[in-house]
Amino acid sequence: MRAADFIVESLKAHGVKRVYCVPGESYLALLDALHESAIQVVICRHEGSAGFMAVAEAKMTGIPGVVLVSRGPGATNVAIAVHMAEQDAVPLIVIVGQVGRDEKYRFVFQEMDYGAVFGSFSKGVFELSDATRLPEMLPRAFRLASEGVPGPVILPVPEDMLRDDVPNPQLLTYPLPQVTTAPTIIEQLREMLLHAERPLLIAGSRLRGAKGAEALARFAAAQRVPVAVTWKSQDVFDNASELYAGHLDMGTVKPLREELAKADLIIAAGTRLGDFATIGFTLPQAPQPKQTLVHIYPDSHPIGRVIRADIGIVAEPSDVLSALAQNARVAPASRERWISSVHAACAAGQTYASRNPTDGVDFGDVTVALAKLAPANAVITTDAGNMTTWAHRHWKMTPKNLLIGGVVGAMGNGVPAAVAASLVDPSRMAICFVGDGGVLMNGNELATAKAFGATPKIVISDNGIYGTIRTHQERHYPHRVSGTDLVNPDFTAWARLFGAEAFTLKLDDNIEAVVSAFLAAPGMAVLHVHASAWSLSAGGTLPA
Ligand SMILES: Cc1ncc(C[n+]2csc(CCOP(=O)(O)OP(=O)(O)O)c2C)c(N)n1
Repeated sequence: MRAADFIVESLKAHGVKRVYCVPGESYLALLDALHESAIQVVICRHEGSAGFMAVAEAKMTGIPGVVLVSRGPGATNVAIAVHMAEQDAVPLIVIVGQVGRDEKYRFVFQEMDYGAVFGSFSKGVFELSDATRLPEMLPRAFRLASEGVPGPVILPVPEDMLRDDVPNPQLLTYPLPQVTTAPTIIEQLREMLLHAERPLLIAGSRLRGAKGAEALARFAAAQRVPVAVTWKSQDVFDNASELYAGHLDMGTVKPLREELAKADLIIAAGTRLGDFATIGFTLPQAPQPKQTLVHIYPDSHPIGRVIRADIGIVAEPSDVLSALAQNARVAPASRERWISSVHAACAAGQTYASRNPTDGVDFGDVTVALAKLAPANAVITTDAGNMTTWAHRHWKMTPKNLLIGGVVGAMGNGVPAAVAASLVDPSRMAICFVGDGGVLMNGNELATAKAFGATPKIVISDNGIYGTIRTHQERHYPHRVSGTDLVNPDFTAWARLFGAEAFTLKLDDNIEAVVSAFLAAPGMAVLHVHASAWSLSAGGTLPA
């Protein structure tokens, strides 16, 4: 079998339904092999977007996302998504064209050393220079991307190798190693929970999906434990529950932070306990927490790496939580007081009041209207920026939703992620939050949406500034605006040029009426919000 055909067959065997690409002359044989394949080839307008789409697909399905890019410039363009896959712990396979083996090391057109380029922010770089070893190397790449802390694996393919013969085209997949927990540890945790007065569960992205979210909900209800969710993992637990203890990020409000810090037992499940998830390594505190810490993750590397755990458990957190949901014993009476004080602190932070700005629409009002009117199973994608802060505080998400953000904080993710979400599951509405900065980074993927029949709903906060950076700037260098002002095109007209139905929201318009019409649009739609810059973020106004 031709190597290119074998690669396509192997992708199919690993459950890949779609690949995202910008074509390159360096992997024409692979495009040829995809010609009559059942795998959909989504042709994108920038490799960064193609990578973001593949990451979004992996977040939705749990199967590694696949992106195909050309050598040199194509490879450097996709780097932003490789970095995202690493920081967000998402399995990603990047197939990169490589110069022919006969020309290697001559510094020829677009030649690069991909091991050196991607070595520091990927799980592995396997240059597939020998077609006879493809049956071994492709399953290894999928295994490496998925096992432990998932992440990106880079596969450079020399263009001449793609035309070689695979003499023994055995299609294999690797089973992932099982990680299980000894029953004695479960019993020990049950005892700890029974005696804890103020336990707190910190739930991370590993609990995303039906299995994890159900185990978490059953655990919290049976053991009567409040659940805080990590940065961008708001969809793993019902935000309206009396047991919801808020979203942990740098903007978590002080009264809630102070309340959560009173916990006497923290169980961190499915999170790597990074800086945002721990509010800057304060909860639990690095290097030595003030509480007893139990850390559960299916890989030992994040456990105790920065924050010392009393008990580290290498296991699938959903399995441990399911086990703990059974035979739960009645919690101490003081537990209910803890639940209500955490709930009160969390609910206070979720209360929304419009600031009634005069320089544009309060983007908080728009977010609250979207949360009220959107379908209960909406997929929500976020770009990086202040415009997401209202959704984190005031959109009461549930596990019926799916939040595709990026803990890496990469601008440009929102639009491509919404396009991919709409392609992966057209029955669900994909709503994207993006600023006037981020939308012109990768918003051109509306052309891809149009071409492939995706119907994302894009909400643009047009406040004329790189708002997040202005926030930091005003704090550190007040009244010295430098590098953060924007002059924008008319986004309503821009959206229409891509074939989107466009809606405009200006000061004094009826927000709910316009949001309803926007959500009711049958196809791809853009809501252009002339947003207030004064109402800078959910955290405060620009002068404040
Ligand atoms: C690719 C990339 N470049 C730069 C940054 C730094 N950065 C973070 S937020 C931000 C401003 C975002 O502005 P905008 O999209 O207008 O959203 P706003 O914060 O105003 O809501 C910038 C420049 C980043 N996170 N990612």
